[in-house]
Amino acid sequence: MKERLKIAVQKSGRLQDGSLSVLRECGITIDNGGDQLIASARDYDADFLFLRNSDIPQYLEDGVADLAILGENVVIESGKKIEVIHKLGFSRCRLSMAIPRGADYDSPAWFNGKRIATSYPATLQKWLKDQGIEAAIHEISGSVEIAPGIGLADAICDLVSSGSTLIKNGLREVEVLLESEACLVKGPALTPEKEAMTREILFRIETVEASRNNKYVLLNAPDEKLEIICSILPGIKSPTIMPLAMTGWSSVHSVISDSDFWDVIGQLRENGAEGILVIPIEKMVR
Ligand code: PRT
Repeated sequence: MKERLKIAVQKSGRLQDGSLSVLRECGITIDNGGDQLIASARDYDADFLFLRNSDIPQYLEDGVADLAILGENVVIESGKKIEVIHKLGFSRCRLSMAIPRGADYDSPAWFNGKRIATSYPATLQKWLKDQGIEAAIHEISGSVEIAPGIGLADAICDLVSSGSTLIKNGLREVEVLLESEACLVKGPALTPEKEAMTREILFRIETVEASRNNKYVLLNAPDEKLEIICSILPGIKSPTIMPLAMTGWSSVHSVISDSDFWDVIGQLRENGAEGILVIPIEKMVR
């Protein structure tokens, strides 16, 4: 009998929508969101476990779940034997030190002898040790940013994305301990069959990302400009060139990456390309 992959996803919170949407784009779907604790995928040999983010590393290490989508910050803080196998590019944030806005700050030595509130004691402890700083860590599970205002701590170590929570609470960010984003994570002891299923999911994720990050381009060019235009548009292997009905002109088809899209379009126009069409790619298998 075929094994079923167990994929842990956050039960509710910032990561849930993004996680379900990545899996959906890879053809792994469930009928309803995280209303249940466990749900079977409709079109893949997998079950979804809906769990609290902070519990997932333990379930992965124990083999209750095989794969999960988690913030890198949680993976690092957990210290569990679990492996980040792919960064997914959403839920980006950073774990930072923040202090009252009016305090003078010149270096991490400022934190010597201070009380620091955080939900990330292990990551903070390591950073303090690396910096040679002695400070008292107050572990709290939520609303860390209010700790200095109510006299519980002198500073905080917390996640920041837009920075508006810090501003609202009269704090300013002074050090970044780590940058984080959602990741695909696997447990330490997958069977060969589950390793193969994991490789298949990774392949699907990379295919979806490649299509999202690239565009299909069609243009017309005078034949004498084809060499230069092909050098601007290398494509996956090389561009396709087809003659137009009008003599002396050809149609060139290729793929360009989103990151240098405007630069490439500018160069194409300067070199005589006309009638440039840019089309989104549904799926791209390299
Ligand atoms: O309850 P559970 O165990 O499932 O987890 P949780 O309470 O940690 O979940 P959740 O949904 O709050 O966060 C899930 C993951 O989202 C985190 O582990 C991060 O990887 C990621 N993430 C991305 C964030 C943020 N951005 C974020 N801004 N997690 C929390 N925040 C909080 C931060 O703690 C602070 O209170 O948002 C506030 C700051 O936001 P800005 O935009 O004002 O800077």
